[in-house]
Amino acid sequence: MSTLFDLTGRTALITGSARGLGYGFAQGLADAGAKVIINARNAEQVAQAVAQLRAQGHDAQGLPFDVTDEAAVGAAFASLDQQGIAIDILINNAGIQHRMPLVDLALKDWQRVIDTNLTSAFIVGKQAAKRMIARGRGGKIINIGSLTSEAARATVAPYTAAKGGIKMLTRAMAAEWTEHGIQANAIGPGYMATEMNTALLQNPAFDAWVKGRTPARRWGRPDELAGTAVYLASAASDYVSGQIIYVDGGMLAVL
Ligand code: GCO
Repeated sequence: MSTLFDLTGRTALITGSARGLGYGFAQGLADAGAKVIINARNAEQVAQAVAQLRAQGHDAQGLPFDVTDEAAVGAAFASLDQQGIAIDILINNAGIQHRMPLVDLALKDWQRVIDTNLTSAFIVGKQAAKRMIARGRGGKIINIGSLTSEAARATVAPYTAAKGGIKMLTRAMAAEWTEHGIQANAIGPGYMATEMNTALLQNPAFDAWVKGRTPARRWGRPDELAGTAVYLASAASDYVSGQIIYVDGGMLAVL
């Protein structure tokens, strides 16, 4: 069998991976052979996700920290250093949503969404890449974009600004880090059935809009992003950098 997509011997840190898309990424990379490091703010939820993965025989470990807190991120990476754990693959997945018309949006909510969805990728990416460069064995950075990296939707302006930023931050990372053997790419998921989208899933008009607007005629499942994540985390993508791959059931391709 080809080893192109094999992640055996690689260690992956996935932010925001106690549930939702992040957990799906952790599951997918672990299934491909990687050791996975689970992160979220809530230590109990992290421990639960780690236990679920270990119960399947996977090598998983928890690392709770707040991705928006530079000191906490620094301390988390220092603890990995102390344990002799080097990150080969980073998925900057942590994200939140806050739906509000722009004219009613409070600055603190704008800031919180930008910090969690965009600035976090800089903070965590910087720590990971510094170490990858020093180690000299390359690495893989995968940022999580969105359909809103390309197109806007009313009521989600800060998310849209952040995800547009993720697309360009990915290119900025590629510009500086590809010469060190680090490929930086992004995945842009379509409308996925996750907890973050509960309000949308439960709204019959929105549900009908998603199904009508998506050529696949359905919402995506978190496990349907795993193949793209494994590809971008593996040797199969060693000459691919600065790209954003949409996994959206065809939505962006059509009017
Ligand atoms: C929204 C959703 C978004 C979408 C995403 C699709 O409110 O529009 O919460 O997160 O799921 O933009 O890529």
